[in-house]
Amino acid sequence: MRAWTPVAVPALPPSRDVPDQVQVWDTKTQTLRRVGPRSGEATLYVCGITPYDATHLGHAFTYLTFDLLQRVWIDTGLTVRYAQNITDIDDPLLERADGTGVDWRELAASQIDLFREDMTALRVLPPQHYVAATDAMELVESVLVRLQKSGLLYRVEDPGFRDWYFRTAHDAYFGAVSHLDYAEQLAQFAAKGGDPDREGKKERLDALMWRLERPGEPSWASRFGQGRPGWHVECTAIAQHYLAGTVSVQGGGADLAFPHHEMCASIGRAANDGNPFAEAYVHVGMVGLEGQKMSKSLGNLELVSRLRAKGVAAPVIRLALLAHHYRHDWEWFATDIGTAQRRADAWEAAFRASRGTQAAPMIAGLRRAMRTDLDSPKALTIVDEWVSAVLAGDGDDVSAPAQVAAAVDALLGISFD
Ligand code: 5CA
Ligand code: ZN
Repeated sequence: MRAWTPVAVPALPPSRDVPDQVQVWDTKTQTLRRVGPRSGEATLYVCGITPYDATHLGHAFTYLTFDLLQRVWIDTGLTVRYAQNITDIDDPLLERADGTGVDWRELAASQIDLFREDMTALRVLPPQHYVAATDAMELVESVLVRLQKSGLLYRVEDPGFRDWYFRTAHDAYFGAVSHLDYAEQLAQFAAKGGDPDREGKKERLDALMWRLERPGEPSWASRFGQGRPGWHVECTAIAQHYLAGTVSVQGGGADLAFPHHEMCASIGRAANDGNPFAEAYVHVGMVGLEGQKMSKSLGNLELVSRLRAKGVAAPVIRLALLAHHYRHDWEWFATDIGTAQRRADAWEAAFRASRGTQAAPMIAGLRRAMRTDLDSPKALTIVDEWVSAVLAGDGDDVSAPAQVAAAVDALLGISFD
């Protein structure tokens, strides 16, 4: 699938006394740790949208976070190979299509278009591999074949549909990503599309891998029967095919730690000779709206496209998101736009100023903030202080605007051009 238009990331002059690696919080080890190799290529897999209600600010915050990770990786000299999926066949999408009387393919296509436009406007770096589940059936099948050979795939003994399941009980590492006790695992599994009470399963947490065709449902041919994939195997198969081997980071919103990323870890290890699926798991805090969880059922979503249609400039939306650290849950308030607009106006004015002589300390400060757990709020404060000094006319001993603008573009993805 075509992704969206990339933007250039300016190369910056070297800094002294900054960490030469990127550290982020890894859910699996519960530590702040280096992610990516010391040199060469980092690989990133980020869980993509189920194409409806795109692009709400929660989606945007998640993809912006991994845009920042790429930018800091690139700034440390790494190259990045990035894959993202589109869950364009799954129960929630079919339910939404049915509920609104739209063909599921049309719903997906229009929402993917909208998502691409929003990502382009926000200057989010695109994946090299943007892969729809409906284009990954062979990849899924090949993972299923490998699992079957290891005895980890079974059919439920259900008189109705004998769907295929993955045996979680055989994985001694199961639970190592999300650190939940069994009762909490069951609760989250049930709440997020799982079927703990299905008859015929060997273990309540076992994951649906291939669902046989029901009347009226879309389906694909496979040696496991005419059907469609379960959610978790879709991401595992796409990541392992396009990124080969253990990925440096699997990312997504914090809602995905369990069961989705736990299942990807378990299925991925089983399908890859016992090697870990990902070195680190990075999770983004949940964005709510004015005191409530942003949820499709409550209908309280704020969309990037709606803000843009109201005339809010994309860098302003980006700045409003950057004001929050990725690890925290936060609430969106309509007033956030005013705050971000004032910041954008001040920054733009400072970038146009013809003063300032040097940039080294400023760039080093931004690098330090971003390489230490992607601390975008701190980076904004550093720029704000420089902006205040420039606009107050505190002498010429401030960083040169052109150099600061380049650093802000490279590391924060903000450009007013
Ligand atoms: N298709 C699956 C992932 S394979 C999915 O979760 N789709 S989604 O459309 O529901 O979400 C897309 C991405 O945005 C996921 O990474 C998800 O974790 C993240 N996300 C969804 N809602 C929020 C929110 N309110 N705040 C932050 N991130 C969110
Ligand atoms: Zn996923």
